[in-house]
Amino acid sequence: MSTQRKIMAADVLRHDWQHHDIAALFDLPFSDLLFEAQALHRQHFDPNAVQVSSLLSIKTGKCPEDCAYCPQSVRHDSELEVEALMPVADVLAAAKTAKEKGAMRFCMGAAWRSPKDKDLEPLFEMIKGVKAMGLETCVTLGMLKAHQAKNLREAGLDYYNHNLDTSPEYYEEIITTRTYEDRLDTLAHVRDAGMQVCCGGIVGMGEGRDDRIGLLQQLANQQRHPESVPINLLVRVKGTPLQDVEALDPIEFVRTIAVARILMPHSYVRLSAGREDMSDEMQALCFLAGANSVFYGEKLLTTPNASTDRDQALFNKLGINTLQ
Ligand code: SAM
Ligand code: DTB
Ligand code: SF4
Repeated sequence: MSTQRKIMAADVLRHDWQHHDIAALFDLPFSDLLFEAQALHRQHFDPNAVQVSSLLSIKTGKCPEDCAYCPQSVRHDSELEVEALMPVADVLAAAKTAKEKGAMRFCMGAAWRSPKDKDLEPLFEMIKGVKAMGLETCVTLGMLKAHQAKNLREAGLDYYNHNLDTSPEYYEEIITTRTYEDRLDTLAHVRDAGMQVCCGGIVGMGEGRDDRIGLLQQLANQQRHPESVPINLLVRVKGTPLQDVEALDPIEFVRTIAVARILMPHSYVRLSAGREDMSDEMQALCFLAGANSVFYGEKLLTTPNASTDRDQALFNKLGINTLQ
């Protein structure tokens, strides 16, 4: 099948992508890949509109999992300031500030392997309070059981973020304390509960292109594509096992965004962690490649994000409007 035909097929939302199909997209000349991604992007989205989500770490550090990239793992010595679950009022105050600064969605993250039922009670209050401000709600709390996903949905939760992180093959190099299957199970509970799925991964962890292909293949072959697909560029945090991993070539990163756009043409593809170190030109290429969402605000969960002043200046220069 010609590349053009494959892309047309993607437009009817394929869920049967083969590794070699995706490899062929990655192999396209850069300009051809960007053109195809941008053309498809324009069929489904306003090319000058970007969705913005703000993040807050509501429970920081001391996580029992061993994710090699994460400063919040208890197994890494990352000089992190540990913080117990924040009081509901403080979370709502942060959400109010995020709303005033122009965020559309507020995403609350907790460094848990999986929450206990009683951990979720204050979360229900947070979700209700954030929603009452007119913000969309998202949380990322680790693995969920089916009834927990239903309870979160009943509290009004719009999105649950749970990433696959990398390919099934590279996964064991990165995390040993929970399986790929565990992650897929949580995603199924989130879907069954009727919530929207935010699911993506991290690149720049020393994986090969085959792993980037494998990650995107897993995402795009879900029964329904995740509505939101965060593509994180690893933030190399001192004290984590990945602190010295070789940086990913920026052009390869842009290719990854473009391929994600082509495979999941109706999804918001988020240019996620790692923007602080990206030039304006690299971010502009990512938007051209079909990224249409960012994390907005001075901080991600525990590491700095691009400043809001810099983002506003960049959006102005590029003629980008943020969605409200
Ligand atoms: N503990 C929960 C979990 O793992 O599902 C929720 C919080 S966890 C920090 C959310 C996501 O942040 C991870 O799945 C990972 O994709 C991303 N992340 C964590 N550390 C990162 C880093 N140093 N660079 C890029 N992304 C990172
Ligand atoms: C996602 O995919 N990236 C965000 C959000 N979902 C929760 C988290 C990025 C974390 C980067 C490292 C940190 O700040 O701790
Ligand atoms: Fe814990 Fe989530 Fe960090 Fe893994 S990514 S160590 S589960 S907080």
